[in-house]
Amino acid sequence: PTKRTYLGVSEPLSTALPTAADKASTEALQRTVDKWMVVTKEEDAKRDQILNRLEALFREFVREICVRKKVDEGLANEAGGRIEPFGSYLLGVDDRDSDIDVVCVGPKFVTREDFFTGFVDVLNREPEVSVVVAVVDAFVPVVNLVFSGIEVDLVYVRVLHAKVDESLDLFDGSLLEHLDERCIRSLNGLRVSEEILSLVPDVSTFQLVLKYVKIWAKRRAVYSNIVGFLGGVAWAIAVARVCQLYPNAAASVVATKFFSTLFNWDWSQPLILKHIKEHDPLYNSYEVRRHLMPILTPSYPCMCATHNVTSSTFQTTLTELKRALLITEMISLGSATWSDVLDPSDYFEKYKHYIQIIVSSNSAALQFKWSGLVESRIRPLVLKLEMLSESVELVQPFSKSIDRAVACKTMEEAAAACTGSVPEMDYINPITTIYTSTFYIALQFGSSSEKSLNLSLPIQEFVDRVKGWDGFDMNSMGLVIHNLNSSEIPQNLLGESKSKGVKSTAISK
Ligand code: 3AT
Ligand code: MN
Ligand code: MN
Repeated sequence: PTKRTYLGVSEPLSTALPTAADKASTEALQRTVDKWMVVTKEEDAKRDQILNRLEALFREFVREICVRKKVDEGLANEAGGRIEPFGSYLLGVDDRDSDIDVVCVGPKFVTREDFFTGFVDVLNREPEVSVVVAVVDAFVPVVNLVFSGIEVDLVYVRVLHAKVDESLDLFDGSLLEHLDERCIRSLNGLRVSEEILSLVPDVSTFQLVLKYVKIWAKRRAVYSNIVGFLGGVAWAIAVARVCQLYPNAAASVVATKFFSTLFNWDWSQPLILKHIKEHDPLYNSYEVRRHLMPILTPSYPCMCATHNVTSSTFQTTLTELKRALLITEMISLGSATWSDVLDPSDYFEKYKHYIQIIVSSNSAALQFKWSGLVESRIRPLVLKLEMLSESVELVQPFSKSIDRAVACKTMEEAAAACTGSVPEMDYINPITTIYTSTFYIALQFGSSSEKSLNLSLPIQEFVDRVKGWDGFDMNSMGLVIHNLNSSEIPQNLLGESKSKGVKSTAISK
């Protein structure tokens, strides 16, 4: 047997080196990315400051817990604590609307309970922190916060060491043996990010292509794990796999191959970056085959990063991949540019029927929690609508909410703002500000039965479900749902997307 010299689960498809034309096209690609993903030195510095401050707060918290638990003073002072960023920050592809994902590693003295109560209190006292939400019962428990205006996701890992400092190896396999299941899952994000970087042949090519793919997926409204599209980690793994298949290629070639590889992928086979270990729960599992578009994370235990994809979001993602694939082919011929692929989505012009969900409240902090809760229920609603009738062909959620802060001078204006109206004037001294987040779900019907189809049952179930949330308060939070036809879509959502390129409605696989 010959020595394996490639990364991934199969031989590369091509080991060709870049031509002069590939290099020139890569420079054009870089310029396009620089135009759309502007990250300034100030913003980078702000992110670093947030991480430094979090580290200081966390280490101080660890020490206090030790003291409270009467741990010997010497040990308490040495207990330490670590803050490790992962996700897009670690991959080097974060932009202005990325959050910062952070794992906090604490010593044996600090339990998960201590973290999710005590550290949450510490964060609540921090002046720069505007919102703190602890989601303790999630698969991966997390604290969501907004620190100096930037969203931060914190997860907690408690190791069985008395001292947590730089010498602790978080990638040591035996470390996992002594961890709580939730801690293993919480450490997984960091391990996945590190492993992705170690599994690509050229990190800077990977980063450039992934940045481009992220901009594209956001502009085309197919980026969002929560509502059912691929999220940051799934797009990252997909790009990494294409990098493995073309290890020497320039970024321009990898970007072009990305769209064709993903579009033509045989999804009865999962997309993976390395072989799954035999003792991994996902090895040989039917679980994987149940997914429509399986993209698995590389680190043990493997997870399906595309668990949330539904038949509609799968179809929409394929339609967008096909559109991008056709335009990138034109780039190779010199008849299109990298920017053409990024033309905004025609989501608001494409369908005849939309469900508009307006979530409102009277403070930014409340709105963060309330709209987050509603957003997490969009995907279950999409699934219900998909199953409603044979005549429902596609249920496409818009990938993100449209957020507004509306200054109001009267209570009437405030009430109107909750139903989506915006006052003409921008008041200097409003009596109140109403925060709204509006979600859209587009529906496409096959036959003529659309008139008779009754959407009200799944919608009513959705309303009952979100209003049944224990944090719901009818005096400060609103929820209004409208059925809109295409002529009723707010003007400001139209327009920008008069696309030149290939029209996506014309394409199907
Ligand atoms: P953004 O730039 O923040 O959008 P990201 O790569 O940082 O992209 P997320 O913040 O959504 O992505 O996720 C950060 C990490 O959280 C990545 C992964 O370790 C974990 N994670 C998030 N979603 C999933 C998922 N669906 N499956 C497995 N792990 C996930
Ligand atoms: Mn992130
Ligand atoms: Mn995150």
